[in-house]
Amino acid sequence: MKMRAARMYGYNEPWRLEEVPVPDISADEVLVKVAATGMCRSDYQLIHGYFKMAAPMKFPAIPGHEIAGHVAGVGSAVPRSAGLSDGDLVVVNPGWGDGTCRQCHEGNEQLCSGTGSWPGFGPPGGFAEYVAVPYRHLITVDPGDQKPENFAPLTDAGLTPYRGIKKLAAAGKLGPGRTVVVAGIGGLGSYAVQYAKLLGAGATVVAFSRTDDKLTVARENGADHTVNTRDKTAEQVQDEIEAATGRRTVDAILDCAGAVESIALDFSILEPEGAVASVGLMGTKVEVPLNVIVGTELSYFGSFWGNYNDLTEVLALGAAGRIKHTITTVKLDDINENLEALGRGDVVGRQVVVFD
Ligand code: FEH
Ligand code: ZN
Repeated sequence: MKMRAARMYGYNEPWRLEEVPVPDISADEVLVKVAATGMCRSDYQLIHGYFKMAAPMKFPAIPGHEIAGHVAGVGSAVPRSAGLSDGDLVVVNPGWGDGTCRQCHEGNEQLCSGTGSWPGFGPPGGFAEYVAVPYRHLITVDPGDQKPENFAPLTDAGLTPYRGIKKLAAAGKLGPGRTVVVAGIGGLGSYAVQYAKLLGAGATVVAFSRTDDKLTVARENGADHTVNTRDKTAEQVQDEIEAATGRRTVDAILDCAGAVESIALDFSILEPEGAVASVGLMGTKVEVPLNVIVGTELSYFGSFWGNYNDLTEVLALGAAGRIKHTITTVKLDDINENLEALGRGDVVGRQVVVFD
């Protein structure tokens, strides 16, 4: 049997839309008929070689790492306890650890320091009508009244900021009288402001973006205040924060952009003992004055994607209708145009490829 797929043949080349064989599954795999796959800025960066070192690709490759679909075949060795049957709605948990290292044993398979991988960054991903997935990495979803396209982005855009906000909460940086900033309101940030409200224990939530349309989404999703940071100095940004909150500093920042400038801005507006959690990956380095970090005891958390348990929490919120989505559904045929739009930063919310 054949399927449609978007395949990458090399860096800096458009993806090719092709008819390729539906994958055979091995005994411990499940065949998933893909219903929806989210488009991430990482997909655009993948084309341009940003992940060449971390995840070298063998071509042709099928990208796509935010996958939801229906079970279409179950391998002979998949245990009954996995609870996977034909037709079930499933999402793909993207951290495919090898199960042997300390990170995997702690449950953080997305950080596997052995031979782990992520679908769409090596193993074939979801920009295809079918994908083969080791059964351990599937989670069944009771959809409630939600469509598959509302679950696909929860596996990264909805998961990554959730873990980041949890880190800030666990570090004691949120709560009443405190201010938390979500910097960058793209696919991740539009979910992040919601988690800042849900898990912030009363913290005031401020969204930063360089685009007014994205700040509108942030307000619709619960941000108390917004600041358009385009062409503004840290002082000017602080003037706006002071007008909104009565203080010139903030206590916690979830940086969903990850540009050198946004992280530098973050560190210049933090209260002593404040913290930044970085989830965005636009730049390649962090430039912060050391005396500020040491002298005011700031904390910096890297936070990467999310683990199985983080994802089950996000899916439960999603299935209960407690997460708002800003989604545009698109066709696989238009994937190259939509990748370009992602690269330009023109996309508000998440684009999700849907399959019939
Ligand atoms: C995936 C793989 C490598 C780097 C970044 C990503 C993100 O899309 C996950 O948040
Ligand atoms: Zn991603």
